[in-house]
Amino acid sequence: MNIHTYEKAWLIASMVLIVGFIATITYGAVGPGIAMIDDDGGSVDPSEINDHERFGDPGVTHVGGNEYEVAVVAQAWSYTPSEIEVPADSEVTFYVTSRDVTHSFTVAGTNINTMVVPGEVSEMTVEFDEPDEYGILCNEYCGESHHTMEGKLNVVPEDEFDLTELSVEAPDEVEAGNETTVTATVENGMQDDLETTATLEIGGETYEEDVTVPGDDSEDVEFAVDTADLEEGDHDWTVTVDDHEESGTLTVSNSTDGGDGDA
Ligand SMILES: [Cu+2]
Repeated sequence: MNIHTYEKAWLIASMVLIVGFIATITYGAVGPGIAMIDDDGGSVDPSEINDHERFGDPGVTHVGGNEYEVAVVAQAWSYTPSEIEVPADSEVTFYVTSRDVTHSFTVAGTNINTMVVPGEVSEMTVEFDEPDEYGILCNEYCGESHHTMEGKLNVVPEDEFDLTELSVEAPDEVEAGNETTVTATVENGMQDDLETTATLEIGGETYEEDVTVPGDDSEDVEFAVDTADLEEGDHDWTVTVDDHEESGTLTVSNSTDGGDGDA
């Protein structure tokens, strides 16, 4: 059979197109890491989320090196946590589950886009190279306020990121002539040791203590405050650890007025 040259050319061209289409669709389906939700990430009983090891206290955890884990709970109509902060140049694995109905966890401008099904844990690992800000939204219709369901993902420069938490316990009042203690608790959420300095400023006095907090642990720093250095009345205090600050007021009361603070 004799096929005309032009007809042959068109036949070949249409074959090339068909192969091209199939290749494009195949790449689109498997290339960018698209997968169905399965039980890879495990399952979790939605009624027991609050007691769950990972989802009871959702948020960012340091795994080691530049690896982090982020646990997120979706519910009508919000995400917990609603603001997520991770450092640039990191590898982040998200674990997302739902407390109630089916939602989605979609980070606009990235290929993070997963359905979030109650009972199932959606897991995905993403690398963030540069600092940036992304919006998180739900694109699975989940009820009347579906459109308000949103969150934020901030990728911050590495040197601005830390998982340190500071809390301070200090008395409201101390009698003149007595000593008192201000306790700063420094929590280190990273796996590496944290070497830092805790500073207490009160009544023009500055107390400094160096502290080393082991990875994934916390350490108490105690400042002994002597009222011999403080006049009667209210004294604002500030405890600082790196970029973290807590403040309050300590009243030094006259020991003869029963210590009710209105010296
Ligand atoms: Cu939703």
